Amino acid sequence: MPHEHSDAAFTRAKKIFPGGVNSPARACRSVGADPVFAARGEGAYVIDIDGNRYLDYVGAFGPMILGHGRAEVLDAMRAQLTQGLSFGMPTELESALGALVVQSIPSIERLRLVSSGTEATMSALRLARGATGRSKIIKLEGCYHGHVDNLLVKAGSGAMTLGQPDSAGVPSSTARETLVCGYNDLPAMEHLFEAHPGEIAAVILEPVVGNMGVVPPEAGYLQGVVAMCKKHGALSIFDEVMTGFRVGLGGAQSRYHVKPDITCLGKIIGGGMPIGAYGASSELMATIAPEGPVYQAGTNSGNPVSVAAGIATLTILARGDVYERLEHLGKALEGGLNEALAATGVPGTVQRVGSMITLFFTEQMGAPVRRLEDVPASAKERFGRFFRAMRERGQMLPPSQYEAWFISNAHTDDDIGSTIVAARQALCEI
Ligand code: KE4
Repeated sequence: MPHEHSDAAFTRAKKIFPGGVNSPARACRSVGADPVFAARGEGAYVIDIDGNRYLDYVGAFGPMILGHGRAEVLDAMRAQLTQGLSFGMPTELESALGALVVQSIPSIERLRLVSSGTEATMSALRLARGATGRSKIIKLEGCYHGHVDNLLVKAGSGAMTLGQPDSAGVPSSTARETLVCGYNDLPAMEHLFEAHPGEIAAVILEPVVGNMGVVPPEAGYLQGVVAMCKKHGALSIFDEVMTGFRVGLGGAQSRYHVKPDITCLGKIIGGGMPIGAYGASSELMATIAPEGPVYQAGTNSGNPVSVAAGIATLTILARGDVYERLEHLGKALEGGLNEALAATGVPGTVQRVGSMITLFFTEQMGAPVRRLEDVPASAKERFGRFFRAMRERGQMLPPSQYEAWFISNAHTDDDIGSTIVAARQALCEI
């Protein structure tokens, strides 16, 4: 595929932005490629500035569950544009979106809208610390919650020790407040609570991990985390920025019948526009200013155009047939990828929850990925070759082994079939 225009655009962008991008996830460094520049989206497809057309499994890393250019979403935004973009005053639109969230997400009685998932998780941490008077947080290796200082932390040597910064600029004094242990490992979490009695304000986790690639919770894990938090006087925070309205109308917490204390949302609830949210019981949310002592604010919080796009999106999702269709498409893709692995003899593991799916380049066929250490070091390079072979075949995957692929409601059975054919060829090639 020709990339001249993208290459020139990338050269120019690098003079303006670090890495030529406004988010490192788009830079394609981990897959040994240069990014292509998007020109426009059409349903399940994106077209780059060289005119190449790709079936899109990035979907803006989750928001585009209805595909690009869904008419009802654009119409809702157009209607709002003529009324005003932003006021610094409350609007009834915000209450309409908030009501849709409250009626869908079991743990949320009241919420606050913000402008990104990072703002949502950052605020949820402050809420938990304000409500409990404690300062330590437990996060899980491989979970990503946005670029919050407290959460850019990786496990110290041995997953039981105090966190170490995972980014320059995060002071060790901050990282020390974050404890890290492995996902799907309740005993490891229990150890942390026992080692720090009365100090831990909250556990934050992705109830289905999308940022390791797709890693589902093992049976009873989420219930175990919530119970452990209750036992130790800590709060459980489900980061459903990715899974909220993705793995079902009620998010992962409804799919797995478990209720956290606090839930973070983003991505889909903005329909492709900037948004985030965090919510909890009505009582817990009374801790938030101006009702309570935990301060949190934002110029663009509840932005009317973002909210209009979110309302249109959630209204369509609430009709229910979308999730059935996404499950059908996800099942077909999962089966086809497994057949391609078997037919080509390339070892790998496919893991899926609803319309979130990842092909892991494990070293034994079907070896389960339960936590970060289950992804072999060799996977990064092998996924990189697969990514490049697929992109050349018009299949746009998220540019990292550690991301989820997203199927949209605009994908068709034929689209899924084209991906399976391309995957088989790409696996042979690599
Ligand atoms: P944002 O601040 O990027 O809106 O949300 C942060 C965030 C929080 N929680 C979860 C579970 C998330 O997945 C994210 C952001 N996801 C990444 C991709 N896995 C966004 C892509 C990017 O950083 O450009």
